[in-house]
Amino acid sequence: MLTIHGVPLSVHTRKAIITAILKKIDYRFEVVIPVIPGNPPANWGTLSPTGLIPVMEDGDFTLADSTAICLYLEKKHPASPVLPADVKDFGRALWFDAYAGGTIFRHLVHPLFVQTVVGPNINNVPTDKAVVDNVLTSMRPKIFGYLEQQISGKYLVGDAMTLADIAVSSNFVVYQYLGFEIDRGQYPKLAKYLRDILANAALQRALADEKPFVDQMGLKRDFLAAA
Ligand SMILES: N[C@@H](CCC(=O)N[C@@H](CS)C(=O)NCC(=O)O)C(=O)O
Repeated sequence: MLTIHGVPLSVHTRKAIITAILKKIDYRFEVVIPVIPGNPPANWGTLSPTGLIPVMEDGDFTLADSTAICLYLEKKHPASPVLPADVKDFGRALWFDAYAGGTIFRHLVHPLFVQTVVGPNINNVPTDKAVVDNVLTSMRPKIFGYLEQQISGKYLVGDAMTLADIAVSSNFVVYQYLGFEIDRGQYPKLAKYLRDILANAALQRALADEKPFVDQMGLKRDFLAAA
């Protein structure tokens, strides 16, 4: 059986999990918290050369990157595709996946997560409000404005859920877990798009599975009631 190592609320772990759920692949989930010394398994350095999550094990084959995992699962289990057949849509889905990891996560969600959870709750370092304010005033409008302009229907690309929606929405789940909001007046298309995507059955199942961990960390889940 496929094993996915990661943390239930991790943006990138969730991408692999939702892809497996959408494709009806049986998987086992192993919680590994890389930032807590002593938690990773003894062979963690081999499983994850970067030390990051997620990692997938399929028999003796391993991969340590969420996009690589999703593309591997797509090739191995072509039913319920997460990438479109049309060549331009295919390119656009990969673009949004890259934008989700390289921009939304790296410059918005990751700094907010570090400042509001990892610092104060794990490393005993208080939140630097100036960093949070700077991210919210400089990065957030660029990202939200870009997505607002890109959204024209239920999905980011084509007429079915793709890796683009999985990767982008996964970031917004964590953004909202942290208690940050999407201004519906300013970004109506983005707010509606995310509400609709969060109602997807595969996302609902992934989010239900991570609920105990999210509750334990005292994160917010009330935004899910609207989905
Ligand atoms: N490009 C990698 C990024 C993975 C990544 O940044 N994972 C984060 C969690 S979402 C992580 O492992 N953070 C723990 C750490 O920085 O120690 C992927 O897509 O899998």
